[in-house]
Amino acid sequence: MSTSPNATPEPSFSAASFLRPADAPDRPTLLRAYRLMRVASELAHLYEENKAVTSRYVHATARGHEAIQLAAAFHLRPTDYAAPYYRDDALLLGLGLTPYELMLQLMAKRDDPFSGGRTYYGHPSLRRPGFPTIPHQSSATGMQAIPATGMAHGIKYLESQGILKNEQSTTSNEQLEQPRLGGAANGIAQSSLFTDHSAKPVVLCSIGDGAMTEGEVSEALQMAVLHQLPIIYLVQDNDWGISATGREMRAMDAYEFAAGFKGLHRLRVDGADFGSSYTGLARAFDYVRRTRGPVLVHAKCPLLGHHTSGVRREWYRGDNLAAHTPLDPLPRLHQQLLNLGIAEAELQRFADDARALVLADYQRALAAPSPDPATFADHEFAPPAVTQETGERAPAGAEKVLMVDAALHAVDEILSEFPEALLYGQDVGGELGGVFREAALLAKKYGDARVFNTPIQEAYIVGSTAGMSAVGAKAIVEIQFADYIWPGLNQLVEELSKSCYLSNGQFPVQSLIRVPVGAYGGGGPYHSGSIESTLLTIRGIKVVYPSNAADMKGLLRSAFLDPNPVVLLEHKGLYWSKVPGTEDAKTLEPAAGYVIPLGKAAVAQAADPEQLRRGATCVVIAYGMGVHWAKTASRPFAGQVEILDLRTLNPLDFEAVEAAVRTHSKVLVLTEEPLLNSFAESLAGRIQRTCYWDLDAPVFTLGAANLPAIALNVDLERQMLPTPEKVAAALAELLKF
Ligand SMILES: Cc1ncc(C[n+]2csc(CCOP(=O)(O)OP(=O)(O)O)c2C)c(N)n1
Repeated sequence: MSTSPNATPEPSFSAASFLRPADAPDRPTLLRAYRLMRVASELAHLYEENKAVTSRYVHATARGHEAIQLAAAFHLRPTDYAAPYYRDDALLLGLGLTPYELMLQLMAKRDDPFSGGRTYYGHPSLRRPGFPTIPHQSSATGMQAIPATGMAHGIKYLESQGILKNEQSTTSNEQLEQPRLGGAANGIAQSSLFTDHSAKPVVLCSIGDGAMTEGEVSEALQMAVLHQLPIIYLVQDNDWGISATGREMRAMDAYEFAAGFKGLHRLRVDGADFGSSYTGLARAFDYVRRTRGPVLVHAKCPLLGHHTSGVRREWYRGDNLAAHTPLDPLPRLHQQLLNLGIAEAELQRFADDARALVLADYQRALAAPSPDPATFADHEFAPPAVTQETGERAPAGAEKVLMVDAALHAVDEILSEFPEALLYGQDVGGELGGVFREAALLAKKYGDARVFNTPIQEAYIVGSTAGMSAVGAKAIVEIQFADYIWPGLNQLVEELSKSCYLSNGQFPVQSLIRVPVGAYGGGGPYHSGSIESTLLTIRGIKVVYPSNAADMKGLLRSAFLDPNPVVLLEHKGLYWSKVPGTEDAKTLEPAAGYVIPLGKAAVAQAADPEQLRRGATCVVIAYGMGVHWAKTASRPFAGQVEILDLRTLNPLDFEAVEAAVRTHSKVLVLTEEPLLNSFAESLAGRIQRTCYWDLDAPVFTLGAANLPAIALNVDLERQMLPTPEKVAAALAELLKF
């Protein structure tokens, strides 16, 4: 085994851990690296020379990091998954993407293969034969660790069930790259590393030393060691954040930090030396492919470029740039190749070819078309799987079912039907099956690999589903109480919600997030909150809110089948129909396979046609518990009150809302949330605008008092929430108009 003098041996890597020795790069691999390093450096050079044009949109380059990035790319196979960091353009070149393709993204052009001009340079999303899969990831530093770990988690799960697809592909990106780079790779031979076809897929998560200090990274590492997941965390440590130095940001480097995660193998490499990087990563990939456990590779790199085109090095680097310059990986590799007997003239040819390629690609990219502005709204969502209500809602002989059990049965049927489905969250596994017993006995029935408890990590619970989805696992996850979704909200916003849109439709995230919500008599603060208005400000997710058992069953299944992220709000006060006035939440149980399309409201209570003819009716627009408050409240107004149950809040069935408002001309929008700046207020404003000429009264709204929490004492709780009595008072006033 040959090692670079710059590589520090990793103590936890014993020789016995490896069945075969790691490879050092052979001569063709060194030449290939040199050629691509030249291309990467020419790219950065060209961006600087033409910064008036190329900095129209912000970008960062790999300058200084090329050796470690190319080494990583050379070990990735088409069956692998990668989460590159935002300055990983050399890694993308190493995978076989062309400068032209990268520049299409730089200039936000229509044919940018990653996002169609929607997101920044160096933010790839790629599903292409012969390449590793690269799901969308956000620009939020460190947040990629959770979705990437979710990918490894999904792979491990699918492997455990024997249903992982494409495990045995034999085509390497290296084989496919040569024609793509127009013969520049002439004479480059196959690396022996690509001949082991029985190897399993690996996830590469690339990250910076600054990003490693984000809290969510710890959640990812915890899960990676707990479940021994097949992932490499590649930390490119240049000792800078933007302008903050390592000394200001951390008390230990990422390698030292990782020592606290038992079972995380660690490796230091000299990230500026291609040989050290290549050899180290060979060992890391080999370890993960064989053991299916995680590795952290700490690669020290110089930072030679700017932080980004927008934050220029001359503003903050001072003498530091001079200290980093001698570590430049390009002259280093150049010298190593000379030492190997490669002629200067040959190396110069590589440099000339790289320059010519980059210049030609730049001209082509400049001339490439821009996106059609008319396409700006494409790919908010992937098309839904369910567009019609199908199956039997009330089959002959059906028994009544509680809402909590309707959800349980729906999940049970999904798990039995879809081997790629799995369920996890806090306390949903094992004996308990959820703090509401909403997943009771599922772990027993389907095993701990499919139904399991997570640590108390809401960010992981939510964000991992993006990774699961990318590898073809279908996660149903639970947040224990709506009040605790906030640590998971970052992942929902940054990673899940934007993925479909920013990847130009390539990576919708299939994710079903169950969230028990609402007050039900003394649950107190932190266990009674409503969150829909916050969720509804997030575009790119769907929000479903059933009010009864039959809807729960039909909507839950549709939400699972939907290729987009869906948050399912489940009111705890309706789970058991124990709260007075919620008896109707218990319904006949629909048959297995029953589905209700998301975005379709339903009339929960019709008005009497005779009252309607006399103009004596109104409509209550409600959802969740509001439907039941409205039913109780409307008793004194026999036949005068229609109740429209929205069932899905996004997409909203505004057609049904408008139709109901036009029919009755008087409307109350009812919510359990504090009213101020709520979804209900927004909906009322929309109705006012579109139905103005049909209204016989101002649009009424009723919600909770504008307070930060639900108080524990039941009398205080009743005082702040809507009640049937308060709804009845509003109806009486409305009907008087
Ligand atoms: C969550 C988040 N906070 C802040 C930023 C702004 N930001 C962009 S890059 C960066 C520094 C990242 O440092 P590091 O991870 O060390 O990567 P490097 O730039 O050194 O390669 C920051 C703070 C961001 N993108 N995301």
